[in-house]
Amino acid sequence: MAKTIHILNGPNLNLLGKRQPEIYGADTLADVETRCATLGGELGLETALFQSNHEGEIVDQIHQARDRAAGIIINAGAYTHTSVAILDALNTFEGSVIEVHISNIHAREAFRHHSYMSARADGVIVGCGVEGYELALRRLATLLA
Ligand code: CA2
Repeated sequence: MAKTIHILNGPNLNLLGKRQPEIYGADTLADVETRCATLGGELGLETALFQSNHEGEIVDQIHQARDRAAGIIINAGAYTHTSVAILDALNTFEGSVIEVHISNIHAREAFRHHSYMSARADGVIVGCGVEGYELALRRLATLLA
């Protein structure tokens, strides 16, 4: 049976492709979902993409991943820089975790330079646009092989 990867997205990422294309590009979250599903098929991985603007819902989705997923790709949006709750939830997940940021958070404002997620992540991909999600999927395929 194919291993499942949960792709978790935080606040405002529902607006991907609809605002600020100079920072986040022209692809929508639905495009990301399609691209990951296609690549996942090639890699023998099933993908399920979620997005929420609410911190507790992201925590709930990580708890669900504990039973259902072999790996997590997480772009927690602005919660990346603030959320001990999401870090604590990730620390309860026993599979592999890759953190993704579409923009290069290190080339932006100082408050974006620190990530609570990185303390748990097995890998971090930043500044590669939405292609970062596909790079993360490839890395998970390697880690889970
Ligand atoms: O670069 C990333 O992927 C971020 O996680 C995106 C977050 C930001 O707070 C992080 O510092 C870096 C913001 C997501 C907002 O997404 C939008 C997408 C399109 C239009 C408006 C917002």
